[in-house]
Amino acid sequence: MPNPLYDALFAPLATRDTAFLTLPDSSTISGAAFLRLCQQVAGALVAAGLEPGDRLAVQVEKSPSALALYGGAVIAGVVFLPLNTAYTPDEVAYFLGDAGAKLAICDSRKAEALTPIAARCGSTLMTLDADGTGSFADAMTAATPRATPANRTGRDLAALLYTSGTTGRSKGAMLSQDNLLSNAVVLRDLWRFTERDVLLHALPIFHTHGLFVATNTLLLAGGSMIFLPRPDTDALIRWLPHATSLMGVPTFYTRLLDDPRFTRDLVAHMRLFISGSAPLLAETHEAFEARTGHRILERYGMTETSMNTSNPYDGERRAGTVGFPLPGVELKITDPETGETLPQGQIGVIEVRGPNVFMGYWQMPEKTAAELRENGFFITGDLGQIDADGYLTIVGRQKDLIIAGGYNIYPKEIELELDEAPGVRESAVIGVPHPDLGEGVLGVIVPEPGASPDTGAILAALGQRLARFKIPRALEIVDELPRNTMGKVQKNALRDRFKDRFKP
Ligand code: MCA
Ligand code: AMP
Repeated sequence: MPNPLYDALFAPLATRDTAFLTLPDSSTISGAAFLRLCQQVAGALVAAGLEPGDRLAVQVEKSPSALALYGGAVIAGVVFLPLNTAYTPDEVAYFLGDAGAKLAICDSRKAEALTPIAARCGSTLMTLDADGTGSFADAMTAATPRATPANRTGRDLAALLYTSGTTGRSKGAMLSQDNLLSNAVVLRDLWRFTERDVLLHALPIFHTHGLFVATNTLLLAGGSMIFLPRPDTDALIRWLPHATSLMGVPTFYTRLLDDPRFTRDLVAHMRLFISGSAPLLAETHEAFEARTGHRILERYGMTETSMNTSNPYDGERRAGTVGFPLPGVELKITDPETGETLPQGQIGVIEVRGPNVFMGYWQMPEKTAAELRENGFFITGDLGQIDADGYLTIVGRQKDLIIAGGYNIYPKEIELELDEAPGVRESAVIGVPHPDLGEGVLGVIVPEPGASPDTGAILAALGQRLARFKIPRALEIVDELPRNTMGKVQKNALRDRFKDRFKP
């Protein structure tokens, strides 16, 4: 039965007895063994009563079994919904409820907190730990492996990935099999991935970057991955000599450059370094080339669209730009007010259309209509400019968004919490330059008259509710927030005032 994503990415593993994954202890998992793991997952999903189109929510540490959950979901035709391991139970509750997840799989140490939440959302809860144990692992052993993939078309949903929203509520981006597969085909060809490639994989696997850009592309190319649980610089340096390529967020590259062991000799054999998810500073690009002789290839994408643009493989990889639209992707710069296409060279909103563009937000027709035009163009909310040679530069964001270490953080979500804190009249959350993460989250609060808010207690309370990466690295107390004549908080003025807050 057809299942395009399975047929292209997973079926070829059946005859592969060479390594697909190399683990930190140097052990390997062959392609065929990984496929068997995926088939066991699929068997357990079917045994748990999941049918094609049902949602599987997953919040587990990175491991081969965790990756096999994705493969098993594809085989079973189940919609894969990966969640950041940093999310608190409160945050997970929203995703389970909104997606109507039939099954949720979490690490055993989170099971106690998630049990009542899953029950409330009508989801069955099972566990899977990074060492491959847990109630779902037991179910995998007990079930009959499912080798025949569920019948799916390219238009069927493969994944539901949540992105935060400027108004606080996260939106589930519906990604079809075709969305994922078309992007993998383009990236394999453009970046020249082949079966000889060994990708050093140190990204999390709950986002597009580590899950689809990295894994799908390598699966399609027939390559292998050194699969590290964390982006630890020591481990990167230990494993780089065994890799041909690395995909990372800019923090990977700045951390490597800070380490004297990261030398030209260490990476002389490497074929490709790719960066994305957050802006790579031109100075990092240049320092990297000076140190290693390699020019990092920067690309640009989003959860809703997977990858949109890339610097060229052969031509000039231009620092500070994200290159050209990918083959099959149309890109235009429009006027934010009128939606009209702007002349080349002008700054406007980046809009994209192509087989990579998602099918809309899960059960949010209004939000879908506001961002995905009827003619198929998706309004990214990023501001860009195309130079005379066709290179796109991202010059800013229309959306109020902070990107720290490649994670998106929506200030509104944190402001809503801060505004409720004792002694706080109002707040503004901004991103300011951070030497390690690119941007660091800074909270600015105005106290109630006569109050002296306890910033330590406020941050501790926030930590109970929001993932740690969203928690401001510091809180500043001010008498009032700068506002324009319309009464809108001028975040630019705040960003300027506190721009050196995280300077070393
Ligand atoms: C960890 N912390 C962070 C972040 N990561 N704080 C802000 N932003 C972050 N990104 C906090 C932890 O909560 C902890 O706080 C402290 O920093 C140290 O955490 P640790 O786990 O040691 O950090 P790390 O393992 O060194 O990770 C930093 C990292 C990581 C390498 C930047 O966040 C990372 O791998 N980022 C990649 C994210 C990614 O894949 N993004 C793609 C999404 P405390 O000390 O208080 O406990 S975007 C996407 O998919 C689109 C489509 C695209 O274009 O790619
Ligand atoms: P996400 O919602 O996590 O998929 O994040 C997508 C956002 O990350 C985009 O809308 C951009 O703002 C940003 N982004 C991704 N790649 C780059 C890049 N190379 N340079 C600048 N911003 C990027």
